[in-house]
Amino acid sequence: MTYTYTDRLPEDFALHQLRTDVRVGLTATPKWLPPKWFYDKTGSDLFEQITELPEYYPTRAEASILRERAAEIVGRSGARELVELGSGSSTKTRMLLDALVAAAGPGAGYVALDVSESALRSAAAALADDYAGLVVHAVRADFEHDLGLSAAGPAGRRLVAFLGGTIGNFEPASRAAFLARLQAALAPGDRFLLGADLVKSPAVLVPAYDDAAGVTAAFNLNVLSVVNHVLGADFDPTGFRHVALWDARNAWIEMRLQSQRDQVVDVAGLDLSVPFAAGEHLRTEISAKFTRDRVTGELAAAGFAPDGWWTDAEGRFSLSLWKV
Ligand code: AVJ
Repeated sequence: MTYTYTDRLPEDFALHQLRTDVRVGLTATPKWLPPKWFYDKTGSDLFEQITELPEYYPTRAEASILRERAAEIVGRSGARELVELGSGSSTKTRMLLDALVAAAGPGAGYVALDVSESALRSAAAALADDYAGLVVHAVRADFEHDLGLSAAGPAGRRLVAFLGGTIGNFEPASRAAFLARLQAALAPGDRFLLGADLVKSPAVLVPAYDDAAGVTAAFNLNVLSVVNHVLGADFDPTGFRHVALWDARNAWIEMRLQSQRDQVVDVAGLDLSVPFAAGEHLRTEISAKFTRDRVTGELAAAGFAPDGWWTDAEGRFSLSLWKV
C-alpha cells in the first residue's frame, strides 16, 4: 500500500524557528535552547541508542505496558484511526496498529504528525508496506501549534497517541495550552492516549539522563553541531560538558551544557556573538516526571475525563486514556 502526504508548514519553517529559538535562547539569562533541535540524523540515531541503554528505562517500560495492554486500550477506545503525534515507526506504534487492525478491520487508518518530512516519509512508507489495508496519512505539521487533525479528512473515532514521555519536554504553561488545544480539537468519542514518565528516586532518574557510556552526553552536545551546521555557528563541543540534574521542586530532569572556559561563540547566520563565562550553563531540555494525581489534575484542567490508567510492573511509567 502507499500513503498520502500533506504539508501544512512552509518549507523553511524549521530554519525560521531555529533562527528565532537560537536568537532568543542564547541572548536570554540563563541561556537555553529548546530540545526539539536535538533530532537531526545524528541526534535521532543517538536517541535510538539511548533507548537501548541499561539506564534509560522509559522506552522499555512503555513498551512493556503496550505489549500487555494495547488490545485493551484500542478496544476501549473504539477507534478506527490512530493519530500519532510524532511519526512513529517504532515497536510501540506497531503494537497499537496490530490491535487497531485486528479490531477495526479493513479501512483502519493511521495518521502521523511530525515536522520532519524525511521522518514522516520513512515511517509512513514502512507502515504502509507492512500493514495491508491500513490507510496511512503523513501530515507535516507542528503539533505544538497546529494539530492538523482535519488534514486527513473525516474518519471514524480517533485515538490520538502522544507517547514516549515527550509531554515532559513542555514547560508547564505550554503543556496546559497544548492539552487545552488538543481537547478542543477532539470530537465526542475520540480518545487521547498519553505516555508520561513517573516521579521516582533521583538515583534512577539521573543515570537515565547521564549514562555511563556517555551516549546522552553526545546526544546533548550534538545540539551544538546542529546550530553550527544550520546557522554557521562556531561552537566547539569540547568546550562544553554534559550536565543532568534532578530539580525536585519542579519535578523535572534538566539537561544542560556547561561552558568549560570563558569563550565567545559566533553565530554567523544570525550576526550574533554569544559570550559564555567559565562554568555558565546552557539549558537544553527539561523532562518532567509526573504523579498520577498531577497527570489527572492537568488533564482535568484541560477538559479531559479519565478512561484508563496503566503502569509497567515496576510502576516506572504510565499510559493513560482520556475522553473529551
Ligand atoms: C524523547 C523527550 C521523551 O525526555 O526522556 C532522552 C529525550 N533526553 N534522553 C526524554 C531524552 C535525554 C526523551 N524524550
